[in-house]
Amino acid sequence: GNSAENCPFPDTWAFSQGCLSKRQVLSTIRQMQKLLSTQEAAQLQGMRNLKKQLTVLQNSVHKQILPDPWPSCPHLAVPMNGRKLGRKALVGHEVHFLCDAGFHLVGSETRTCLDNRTWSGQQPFCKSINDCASNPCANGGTCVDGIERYTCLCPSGWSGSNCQSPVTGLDIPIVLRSAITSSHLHALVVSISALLPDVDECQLFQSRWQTRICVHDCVNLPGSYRCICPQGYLLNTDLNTCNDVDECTNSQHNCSRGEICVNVFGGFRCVRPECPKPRHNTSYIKTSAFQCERNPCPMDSKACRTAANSISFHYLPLQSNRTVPRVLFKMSTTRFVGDSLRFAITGGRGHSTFAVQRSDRQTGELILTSPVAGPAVLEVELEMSEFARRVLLGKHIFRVMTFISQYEF
Ligand SMILES: [Ca+2]
Ligand SMILES: [Ca+2]
Repeated sequence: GNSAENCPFPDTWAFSQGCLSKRQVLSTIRQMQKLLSTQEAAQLQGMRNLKKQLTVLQNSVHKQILPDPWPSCPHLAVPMNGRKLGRKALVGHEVHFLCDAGFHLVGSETRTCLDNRTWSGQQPFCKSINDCASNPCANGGTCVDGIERYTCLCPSGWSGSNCQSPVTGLDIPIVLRSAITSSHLHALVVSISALLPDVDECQLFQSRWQTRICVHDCVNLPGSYRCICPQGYLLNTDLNTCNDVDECTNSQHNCSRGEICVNVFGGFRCVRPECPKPRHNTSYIKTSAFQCERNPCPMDSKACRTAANSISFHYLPLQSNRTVPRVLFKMSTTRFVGDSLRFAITGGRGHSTFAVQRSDRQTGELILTSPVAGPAVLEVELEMSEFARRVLLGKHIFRVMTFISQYEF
């Protein structure tokens, strides 16, 4: 209320404090303005301070580490060629590892997230299983390990997943064996070999009986091969088979005087056929190198009548394991005067492998009945008896000695 009527003086304003002059009013206004400015400045400063404090508070709130409600371990990688079971990496959880087929796990199968937020155990990896561990490649093949498989690198001449088969394209001897002679065989194998880098023909063909290129043994040569024969044999001109050396005819034997050289397969034997000693009025005389005849003796003596009229010696060379039955020897007489002949085995070592049979009226045969593996010597004594009206006219003894060689050739 600035009503002038309430104040008795001109140029005066009534206030709650009373009537004030114009000068006093102006002075009061200036003081109030000053006060407001001061308050405004103070408030502004206060606001700025408050803003600053809010910023500091805000920053401190941002920076403050709050306690982790879900403590966990670092991420674990999945192993190559394997799998990881379990996705959670929280403290107390487990993760399991597996490998794909063909691999095995090296390291920890299970890892646990520990309280210190690290994993237990070691990081596993999957290692390929060695498929070559069983040495599956035959014939010198090289094994290359793969995943759940292996590959054999075969040496020349072998094929198949395990190098178990000879190369079929070269398997010619078995196909042609029946159609070609052994001298052709050598030429054929050498000409096949000439088309290829050196082939070990011996390994390729000799190892199996059906495709053998050498009757005895084989030596590989660059671009070729050579058959070799054991001692006592010479390589035949067919370059495949072995021929026995006849030591007796070319004087390569060392038989002493009085001995007879008998050629056998792979060697020779020195024999000394001897007539029986005189006994009970009977005696023998040598009529040839292999034959003894009984001297005349009194026929009223039983010893004389039962003694053989002749004893002959026979030496037979034979290879090992010959097929049976096999006729080894035939006996007959040129001076047959009776009406029947009887043949029998009367002794000798190993005579169970022999049998005797009549082949015609005047001839008997000694037969080998089971195969014999050499080296061996078999002896058998045969008797041929001549009868007339069932009366014994005479006996002839055949002593047969069979020399069986070590080899089948
Ligand atoms: Ca060769
Ligand atoms: Ca010989």
